[in-house]
Amino acid sequence: MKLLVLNGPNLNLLGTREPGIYGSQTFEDYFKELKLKFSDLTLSYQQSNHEGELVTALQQADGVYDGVVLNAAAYTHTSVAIGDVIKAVGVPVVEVHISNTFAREAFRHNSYISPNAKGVILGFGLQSYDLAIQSFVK
Ligand code: CA2
Repeated sequence: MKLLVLNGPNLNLLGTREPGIYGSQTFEDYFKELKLKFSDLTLSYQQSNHEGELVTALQQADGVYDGVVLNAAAYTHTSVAIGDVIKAVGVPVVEVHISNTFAREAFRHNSYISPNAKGVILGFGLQSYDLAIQSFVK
């Protein structure tokens, strides 16, 4: 099974700032752990700070990957374009968040991703990604 882990803006800063909310591990280090744990899967990782690049990555994932684990970060709460492409493509997308967005500011309670996602996992720190990958493994 081939899965794409796709991260949005500022998640390249993980492990360097705001450890109280987002932890102290870089995503690259965590991704190495995921690859070891799920060594029977083919896991790929992309990150972009640009909305259009995330849209393109989701278009290109269709027909190539069996699923996408998507943390669209702040674009979760603003991007009609990302919501639309998830609806348009066939590849199933599981939305993840490190923090519990419902325990934070009201503007983080809306998601343009959730209505078109296969499911949503949030609030478990980096473990949210692990749980999302597990959700694809029957
Ligand atoms: O909890 C999540 O995973 C979020 O998607 C993270 C986004 C935030 O806008 C969403 O509401 C919830 C922010 C990502 C920023 O990541 C940083 C990491 C380290 C330092 C600063 C920002």
